[in-house]
Amino acid sequence: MSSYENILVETRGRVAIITLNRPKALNALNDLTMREVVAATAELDANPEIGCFVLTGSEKAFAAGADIKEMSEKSATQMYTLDWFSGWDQFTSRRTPVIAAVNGYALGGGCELAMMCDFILAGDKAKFGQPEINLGIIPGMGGSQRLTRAVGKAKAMEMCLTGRMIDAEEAERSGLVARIVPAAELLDEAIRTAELIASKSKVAATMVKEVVNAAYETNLQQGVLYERRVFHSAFASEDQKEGMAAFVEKREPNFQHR
Ligand code: CO8
Repeated sequence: MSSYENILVETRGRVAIITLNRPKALNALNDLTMREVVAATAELDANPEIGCFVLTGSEKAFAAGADIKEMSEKSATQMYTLDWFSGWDQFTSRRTPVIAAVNGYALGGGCELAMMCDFILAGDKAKFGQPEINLGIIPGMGGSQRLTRAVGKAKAMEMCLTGRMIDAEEAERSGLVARIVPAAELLDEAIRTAELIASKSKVAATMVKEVVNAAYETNLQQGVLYERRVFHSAFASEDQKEGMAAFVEKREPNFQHR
């Protein structure tokens, strides 16, 4: 695994832990951090021995947004020609499941990055917000779209218009996070959850990710049909044979992830 400046990457068995590590800037997401997360996850995604990622930050901040200092002097033309931050699209196309383990602030691009993951586990002191309006801008890494799908129009509109932060309780109540865990236990719990996911068939886990994500992009009829077709194709995998044989034989399955 390559070495990086703004992130730490560790593998534990079938789980990869990617930690945003710019403590002096509360993990603000600059261009280099994006490129490092994109590169590290590309390498890990291609590794069949890895079954789940955990993306996390520090106790104080998952990420306090895109790097305001780096962006502040950019012109619209520079943003456009560089297609600023479009690299994050590559992160969202990873096929390995990704859990965001969020302690502390997940603001602006930080909240948007957490929402790009497959689900969020929140520490009980986590805070989520889209405060871009305070800077005279708007969310630009998908926040207006993913937040609206996650929490509905009323709360997304209120959060983006006022910049109000919500705490972990409100985030769970609104459907933004899957579960709240005491802050000190968050990373261990995220890793345990990732180990559980990684112990399943990676073929089936990849399919789950694909069909649940399709629910965002298709109508119900097309989505149900798509799910059925992918379900049918699951029967082409060795893991389907093994999983069902193990059930019938009353033993634990031994998935080979193919
Ligand atoms: N960018 C750059 N530096 C940051 C950021 C940031 N987003 N957030 C914090 N920092 C830096 C601070 O400048 C400070 O540095 P220094 O010590 O050199 O002054 C250091 O981190 C510590 O921060 P604070 O002293 O402010 O810490 P506090 O505990 O007092 O406050 C807060 C914590 C409330 C999180 C506060 O830092 C804050 O409000 N941060 C900014 C939050 C914000 O506005 N985020 C949205 C940014 S815009 C964005 O994300 C747009 C995404 C879309 C981009 C799409 C491009 C196409």
